[in-house]
Amino acid sequence: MKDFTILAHNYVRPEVQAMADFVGDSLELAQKAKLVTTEYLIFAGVDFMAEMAAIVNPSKKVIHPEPFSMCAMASRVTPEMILAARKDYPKAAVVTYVNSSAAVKAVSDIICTSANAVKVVNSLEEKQIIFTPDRNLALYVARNTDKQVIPVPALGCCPVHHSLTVQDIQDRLAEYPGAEVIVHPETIPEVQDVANFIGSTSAMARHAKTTTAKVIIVGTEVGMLTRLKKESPDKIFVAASPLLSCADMKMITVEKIEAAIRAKAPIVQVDPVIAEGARRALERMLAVS
Ligand code: CIZ
Ligand code: SF4
Repeated sequence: MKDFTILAHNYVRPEVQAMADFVGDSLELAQKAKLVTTEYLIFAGVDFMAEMAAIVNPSKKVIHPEPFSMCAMASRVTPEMILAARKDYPKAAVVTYVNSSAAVKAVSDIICTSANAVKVVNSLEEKQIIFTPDRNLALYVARNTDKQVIPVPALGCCPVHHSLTVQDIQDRLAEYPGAEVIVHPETIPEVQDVANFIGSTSAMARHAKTTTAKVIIVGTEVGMLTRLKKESPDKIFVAASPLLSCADMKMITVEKIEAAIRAKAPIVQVDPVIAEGARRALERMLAVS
């Protein structure tokens, strides 16, 4: 009997998505990870996601087939930066996007995803919010709340989503006149301004099933097109830019997964104290959702 379950993120290579037991965004994958019953869980995604799986299901061994697959946005923030921001804004709550290390989550008050960021921020008593690590998601939240949102670090971003320009969108619209534009809140505000729909990848997947648009320009990592095409085969999906490819996600290959299954390694280790702190902040989010 199979003693492993493969969970894959929406952004990994199509052939990796095809071999997975489940494909989803980081929240969907964390929820699935909790329910895994096999001894091993193979995580096809970047480091912080594998770490989250290990945190939510400590009874299982989580294998990350390529430990160098690290989220460039998550790597830019450290617990020290958050502790310094807390000194600068002693009355603020710290809301941390799920794209962050367990060590950063552990010094946060609450976690959020791109799907629930506004709801999480509005659920807090504090009027000031330190938001880490994505300034674009922070700005999106700021536009949808009365609270003061302070991005930490000031210039934190996902290099993939941040690279998308309004010109890219205009170029695609010139090729596909009348197409609908859907973008992730990790894109810059100017891009969000020209979109018909802004949402997380799971929200995009739901939206694509119900919209009347036939052609959809997709402003998120290109791996998402695999899932969208599979779930909504009647629609045409166009990448907003060919540059929207996350090199770290693409480091996860079929060969590395097969080698990791044979070796039953490398297993993700999280310091128990950090894991406990991160779990507390995560559970606070789940109580809000
Ligand atoms: O940009 C990412 O890595 C996203 C959107 C991850 C996720 O699934 O939340
Ligand atoms: Fe990180 Fe951006 Fe890659 Fe997502 S797409 S894993 S946020 S670098």
